[in-house]
Amino acid sequence: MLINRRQALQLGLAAFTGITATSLTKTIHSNDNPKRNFRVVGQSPLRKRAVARGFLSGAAGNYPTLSTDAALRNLFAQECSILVPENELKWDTLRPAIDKFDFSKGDWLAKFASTHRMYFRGHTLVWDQALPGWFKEKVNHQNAENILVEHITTTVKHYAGKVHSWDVVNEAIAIPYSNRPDGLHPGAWLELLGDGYIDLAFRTAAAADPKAMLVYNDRWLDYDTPRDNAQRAAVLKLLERFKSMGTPVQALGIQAHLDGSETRFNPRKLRTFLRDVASLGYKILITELDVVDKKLPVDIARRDRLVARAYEDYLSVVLDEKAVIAVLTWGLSDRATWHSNYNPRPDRAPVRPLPFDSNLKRKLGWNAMARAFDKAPKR
Ligand code: 9MR
Repeated sequence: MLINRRQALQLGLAAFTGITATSLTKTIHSNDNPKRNFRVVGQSPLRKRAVARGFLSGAAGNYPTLSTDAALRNLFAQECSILVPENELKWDTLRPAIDKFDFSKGDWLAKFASTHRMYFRGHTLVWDQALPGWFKEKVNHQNAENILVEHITTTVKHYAGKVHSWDVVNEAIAIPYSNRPDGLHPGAWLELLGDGYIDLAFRTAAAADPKAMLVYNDRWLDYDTPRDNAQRAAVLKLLERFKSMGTPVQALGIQAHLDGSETRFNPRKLRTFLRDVASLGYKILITELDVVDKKLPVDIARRDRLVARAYEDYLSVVLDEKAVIAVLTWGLSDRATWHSNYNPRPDRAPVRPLPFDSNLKRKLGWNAMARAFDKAPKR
């Protein structure tokens, strides 16, 4: 990456400037820089900027908001070249009963995507959360494998030819909750099927749609914290294991739920991780980007600046890696974001984690994304 020290400092990329870890922490702590420049050239939407650099830009959208909100729909059409259903392809939505599939909301979103020339992502076939109420009672050691294979086959075939990529397995590694050397999350699938469930899921998905890109998606890969460092190491090992076992996985999905108040951001470590993943032959997608503002000052100008800083610092490092082929935020506007329920602010002020505000106006975070996109090396 050809940047000089001053540019690196503006980006917060202290690792490129020879600044030590301790001073990095201090720098970023006191780093609400009111003078930081988030200027953007031109008005074109993220979708166009990304395409110009050879990657896709998009967001998660959900049926309740998109089906009822025309202005939000227009914004998605303008800004996104790829759409992912936030919840509609999860087990608890798709499978009202063990013997019943309901694709209606997913189909609505797939049609919305194709009408506006957006690629469509699938999320997610295997996850320990978002399981239906009947799951615990009806799924056991005897029938688990059949039910998993049936679920993946039916769902992936239903969308075959319409899907850019599938998050086949989501959040299989959870360092804080695991007492295994491989860091696997002690959830339902591991308990029912042992660690072979991951390989089985990918092989089943590949057989059902040989053309879709199959993605392993995970979280906590972003910061220089003991948890994230261990998570990156465990994910890398898993990706190596896929290679040695011939498991059909083509890409890593990095969720990137960032924290605007986290100071332990280490561009060098993140960059190295991305290079290591790419060297194994994987593509990379940023699948769920947003910035939690829970602990940031309530003042909107300061808050938005700190959120924007997180977006630009992160994306500048990530997009330097040419294996990164897509960036999706988890939602597009503060009008509809999971953080309102999951990470409310203690002062009850509305949260502002996304690039558009609740009136669908561009925020500094949008500028930050546009700047990082424009600077990205062309794929
Ligand atoms: O944003 C999603 C929220 O609306 C759902 O209630 C929740 C449970 O299904 O999932 C949220 O999305 C998660 C995603 O599927 C996987 N990574 C973490 C996301 C935020 O929790």
